Amino acid sequence: MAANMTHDVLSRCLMHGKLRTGEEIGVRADQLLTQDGTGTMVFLQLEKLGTSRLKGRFAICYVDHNTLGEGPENADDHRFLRSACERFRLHFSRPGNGIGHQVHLERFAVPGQLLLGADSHVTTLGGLGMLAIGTGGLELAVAMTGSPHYLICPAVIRVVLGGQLAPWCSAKDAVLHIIERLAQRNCVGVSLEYDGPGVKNLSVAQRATIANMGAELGLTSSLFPADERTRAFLAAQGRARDYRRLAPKKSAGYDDEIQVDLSRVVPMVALPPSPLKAVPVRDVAGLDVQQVAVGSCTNGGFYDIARLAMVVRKRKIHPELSAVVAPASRQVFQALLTKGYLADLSAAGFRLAESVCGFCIGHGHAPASGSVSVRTSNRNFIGRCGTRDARVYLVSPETAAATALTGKLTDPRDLRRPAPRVREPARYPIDDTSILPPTRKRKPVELHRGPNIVDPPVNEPLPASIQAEVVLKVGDGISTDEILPAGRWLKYRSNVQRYARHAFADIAPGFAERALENLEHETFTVIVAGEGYGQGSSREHAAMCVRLLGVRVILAKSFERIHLTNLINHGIVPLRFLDQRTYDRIQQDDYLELPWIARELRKSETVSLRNPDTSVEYKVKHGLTRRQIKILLAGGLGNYISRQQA
Ligand code: MIC
Ligand code: SF4
Repeated sequence: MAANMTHDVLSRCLMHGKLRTGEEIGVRADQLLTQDGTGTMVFLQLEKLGTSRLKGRFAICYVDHNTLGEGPENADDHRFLRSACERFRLHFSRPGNGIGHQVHLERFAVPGQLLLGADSHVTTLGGLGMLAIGTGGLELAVAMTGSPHYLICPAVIRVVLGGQLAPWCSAKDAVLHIIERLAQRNCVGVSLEYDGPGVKNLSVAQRATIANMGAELGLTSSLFPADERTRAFLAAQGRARDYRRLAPKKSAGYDDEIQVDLSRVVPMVALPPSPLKAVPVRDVAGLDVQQVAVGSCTNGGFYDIARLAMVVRKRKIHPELSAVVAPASRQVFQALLTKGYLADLSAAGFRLAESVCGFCIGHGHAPASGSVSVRTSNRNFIGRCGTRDARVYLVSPETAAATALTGKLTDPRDLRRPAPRVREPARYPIDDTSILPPTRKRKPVELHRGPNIVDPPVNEPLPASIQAEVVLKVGDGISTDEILPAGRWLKYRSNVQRYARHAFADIAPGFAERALENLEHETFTVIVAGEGYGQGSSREHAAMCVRLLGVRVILAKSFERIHLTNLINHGIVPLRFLDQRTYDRIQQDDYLELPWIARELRKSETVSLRNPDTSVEYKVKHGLTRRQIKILLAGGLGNYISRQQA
């Protein structure tokens, strides 16, 4: 059996290990990407790793998350990032130039190459045939030094697409349909590869939307072939030379296969509070809506916003509703401007927002308390929009348009009008002046630090035994948005010590204070969780801040991929329940002893726990690789690397 496309790309980049599903491999990526929200930590950690500059690979930092500029912190971060890009020799995409994934799709993604990015939605680039994998910041910094990037070689599911999307149905509906089908399956360690006659019926932008939300399933990657449509897209970007055909071999092997008939896809919505709760719009149509927000790296492209504009053209949005649109990049903004679409949207009553993440991460445009917001973005976890008790519904731009007109969640087919037809420009407006390449400075560049930019904490090695209190017990699907909210605290991304105060602020206020109190009494903190702990964002702060508060162990039924690695890299031991009974028996406020944790990690598959008050003993498993155990014993990846260097 021949390798599938995913394994083909990985095998070309392989530095360590054997390319076998489920085994740990080390790879060298062709391109590296970070953004401002994760990037300040990437560079602070890179500085510690002692690297002088990146050599021979394309690397870029986008400023797209931290852009509101309420106080000097955001602008200080931008100045710091620019100096870091100069020092380590990366490209720098200025604030307002666009959301990284969109700009990368337009200007830099290359079919058949491997990209590593400190953001979970780099998977978007799979729409152009680039294998793109999200990582934590420290891991990206390590990859920047030239060391291999380690990951578990994914199992690959072939998604055979047939048919064509019906009028009013879109790529967002298709991916929500796929999510609905796969939501019950554990997709950690799994990649999707798209194939079949339906692929040619999707544009690169539509493929990118589908690849984008693969991140919500926790997939390692989502990959489309690169074909004539890819070639046309690259030509329209003035990048025809970057085109390489990418197609699976006839005899390619897969771990599983599913069939998706695009013509049967209907308008879909993900209900709060999880993108995995996808249902047809008609199941919940008629719900009163107070806000509509269109944009983000999922649905902020030219096609998406042009379709929105055509639906609302010469009409007005519902008077009781507020609507905002944020084109995903400056290029999209200009293309829409030239064709008059932004004028249509403004005339209809839409607020025009910057080409940044903005509302998608609760950085501006937070909805009213207890209200309903209908958005085209990809995540709707509790508090992510900036309002704890708002309910966010995720839809396509077409459904958002129909909803904006009626004030109620509306299936766009019920507008009873012909669906708009949009043609992508044959040539996009290309202007790379907001992407600054590193200049050839001879002297070393100083990192420009503002007062809110603080060195990350240094961790101690894992003690031989641990005494801890269960300060928090949660259920399934806790996301990194719930662990460390972004929104109005996003500006503390460069200051782990300050940011840590907001750990679990939306779902367990007072967590940080209690954990710190424990530390004063030399007691660590344990968190107990259900399935899929740490889904969503790649932000390593969800590990770093929690570690700083004294969390040394997390017991969960299962962990999401990127967060699991972040925990390990920052010295928190992820342990898994062997059965439901143990999860049920361990309660919040219990004290737990792990008397032989360091020895057991080295020598055994299981770890012992004991409740000193009841004398009840439990066993849990770790499921970690030898390398991961060594990192944990050292107290984290930074310590592990310095030991190796010593
Ligand atoms: C997200 O969509 O959750 C984010 C914000 O882009 C994150 C990165 C971050 O938290 O900085 C992600 O997807 O990794
Ligand atoms: Fe930005 Fe939202 Fe995309 Fe994350 S998902 S990169 S916050 S637009």
